[in-house]
Amino acid sequence: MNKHPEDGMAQSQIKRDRRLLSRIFCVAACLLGIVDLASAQPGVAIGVIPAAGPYTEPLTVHVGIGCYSTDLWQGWSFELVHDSGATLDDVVASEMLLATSVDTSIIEIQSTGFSVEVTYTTTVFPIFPSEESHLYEATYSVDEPVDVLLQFVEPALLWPGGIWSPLPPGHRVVRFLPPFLRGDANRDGRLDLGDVFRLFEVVSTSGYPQTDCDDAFDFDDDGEILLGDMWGLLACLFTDGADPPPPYPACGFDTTDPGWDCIESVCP
Ligand SMILES: [Ca+2]
Ligand SMILES: [Ca+2]
Ligand SMILES: [Ca+2]
Repeated sequence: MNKHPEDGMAQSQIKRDRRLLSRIFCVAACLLGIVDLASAQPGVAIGVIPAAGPYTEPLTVHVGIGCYSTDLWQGWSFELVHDSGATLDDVVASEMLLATSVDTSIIEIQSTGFSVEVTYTTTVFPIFPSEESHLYEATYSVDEPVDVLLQFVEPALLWPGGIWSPLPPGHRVVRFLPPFLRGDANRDGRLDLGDVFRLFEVVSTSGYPQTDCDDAFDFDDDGEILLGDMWGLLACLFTDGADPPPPYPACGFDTTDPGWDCIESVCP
């Protein structure tokens, strides 16, 4: 029996709407830097939202799919492996994934990572990696401050009709940060005039430190590195100016947002 013309028009409109939504989501994800466009051929990429945190605590990363394709898909598979310096503590499928019509969901946890294969009974929209929207939460821990490389091995996408096609491999670095001392701009383990000079040098030239421990420069912990940080340090050292927020006077971690990365530190 032939379909009613209006049914066809309605379905076409739904398809157009879904493709428009997909395109909007894709552009938003790209703008947010979730998807690396240069490596995202043929238009879809599996990704991890970049993460950083104190090395003394487990760190959870969000795994999802990003795209700038107008097509939709019906499943995916990949293996996410990590450096030997890290331990994979746990992998949890998101409620968003569990709430949909999943045919197969295999999570095999190995010493080097985990692998999944998922197919849907119905076509689904992209699920971008973010704190609110993702497929899996993977939690890692380490014994020392290191960068951990996460790599997607043989990622593939299942298209309508049962056709699997390979995706770009992709990788992300998860950064486990060392403790630092706020205000110790020259990284010698104490606050003195040398830090004032170092702060002035950085603020008066580039205005952005780009050092191995940018967080130490943000004396007032306001998320910016400006002359005010230098004046604050001067006042703290030589007048009755206020001490900086933690971590001070002992080494520790930044507990407030926004924060800068501290990659290298003299703190134990
Ligand atoms: Ca110092
Ligand atoms: Ca500041
Ligand atoms: Ca901060």
